[in-house]
Amino acid sequence: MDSVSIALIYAINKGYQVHPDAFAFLKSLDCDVEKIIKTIVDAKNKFKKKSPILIDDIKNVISSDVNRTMDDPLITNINSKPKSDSNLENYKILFDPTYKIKSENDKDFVKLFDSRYRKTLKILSIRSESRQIRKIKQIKDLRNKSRSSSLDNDNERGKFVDSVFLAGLIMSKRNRKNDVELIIDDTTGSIPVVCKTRDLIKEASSLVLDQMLMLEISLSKRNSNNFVIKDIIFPDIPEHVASKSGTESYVALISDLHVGSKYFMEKEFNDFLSWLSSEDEIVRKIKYVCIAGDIVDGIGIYPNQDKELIDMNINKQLSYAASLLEKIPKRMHVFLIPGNHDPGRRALPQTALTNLRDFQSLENFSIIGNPSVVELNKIKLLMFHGQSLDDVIATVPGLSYSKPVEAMKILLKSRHLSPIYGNRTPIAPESEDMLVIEDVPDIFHAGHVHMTEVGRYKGTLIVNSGAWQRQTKFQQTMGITPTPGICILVNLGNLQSFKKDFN
Ligand code: D5M
Ligand code: FE
Ligand code: ZN
Repeated sequence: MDSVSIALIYAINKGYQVHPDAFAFLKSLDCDVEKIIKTIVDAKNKFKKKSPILIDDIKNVISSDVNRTMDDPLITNINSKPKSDSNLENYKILFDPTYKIKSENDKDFVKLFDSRYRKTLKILSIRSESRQIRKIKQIKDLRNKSRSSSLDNDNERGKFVDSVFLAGLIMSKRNRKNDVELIIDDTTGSIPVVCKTRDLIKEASSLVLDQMLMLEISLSKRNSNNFVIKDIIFPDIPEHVASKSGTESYVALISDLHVGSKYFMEKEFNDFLSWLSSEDEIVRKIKYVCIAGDIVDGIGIYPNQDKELIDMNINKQLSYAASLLEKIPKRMHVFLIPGNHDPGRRALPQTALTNLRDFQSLENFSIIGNPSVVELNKIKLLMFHGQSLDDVIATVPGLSYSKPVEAMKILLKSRHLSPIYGNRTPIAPESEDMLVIEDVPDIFHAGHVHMTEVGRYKGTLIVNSGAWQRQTKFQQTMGITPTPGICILVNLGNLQSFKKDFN
């Protein structure tokens, strides 16, 4: 018996059907299909799901295998696979956390922050200064040595190194009368450092807690126990040019439907759906739709939510959402991630909405986790619901809900989707930090703040796709005026974008 048949029998014995397309796909792969099927079955068992195994389940397992490289035969096979769906060869799911999430009973955050440190250090390592990074313990030893030796003489020291680099996470930030003090932590200890010049103090204002950064500190200038910062180096994304796909095809970006809420703009959303089925010149070029979370309004998400719900049953909310979404033409491929209102755990990263996976009519959907990275016609698109934007906007002076792009830039600069730990955005103690922005995205798509805005940063197109929910009472009291009922379209050929308003 061949390994695909063995895998099929394994799945059936465990109570899982394999969709015929998925079966054909498995046969086209040249790899350990038994292992893939076992991983899927284990995950489905964990989430108590009895839905059939689909092509996307297989792709998710393949793309989440960290040990794989791009030259791996598995990946090549996906691309070379002949398939009737013309979109299939043009998209890939590069990252989906769904099958990597395991922290259910864990409370230990040490591994998570260690992973954040290591992954970001790797990002920083492309900078030449990174070769001069010293561990905090080494720096402290150097200081202690210099205190007790003649090296403390500044002239003497000039012959030696004048400054040193360190890299670590910001444990605290304190604005004082004339300076800003940061406490930086690496795997060997923590150290207080200060920003004294006006430029550095300004730069420090956009730093958020728990983000990782590299600092150049002076060894000659020192006040009391604090080292003085000479330069702040963000992990940041490099200036880059997206690879052009050539063909003019579009992706439609939306988020925050909030189906089930009495503020859900059903008429406008149906107008959007009808437009997608029209013969409009642009519509004919739309190949993909990305939906960045808050599909339903959920239940018990905020106090007194019941008074603002039409539907008090989460399954009804979901099936109603699915009945709307299935109107998206089958020739378009849809990527859908969850948000903080959707069922499942609240902490990041979030697994794919398993309940929606059960809707067989959504066969043109990739229902994936939050955050996920997909590649559409060679364009890398990072999808994130955007929960952490609340924390960034609340922490960084000068930011506001009406300009989410500025907050999204801070996430790109810190190369992390939710750097601040312990505020409003819960983060799960995974042993791997899946919120580090490892791949430089060509498009960064988020929602959550219910405000549409588009911007650009170092070659990345930043999109916040607003909402399909009218202003809620709560937002009114918070002074948040959303801009709902708008879809953002992006031409994947040149990354030009425009808004389509359904109001
Ligand atoms: O979030 C929609 C918007 O409303 C988002 O900008 C945050 C804001 N919001 C929602 N809940 C709160 C609370 N509790 N405090 C402050 N601001 C909030 P959504 O995820 O759609 O509810
Ligand atoms: Fe929302
Ligand atoms: Zn939200």
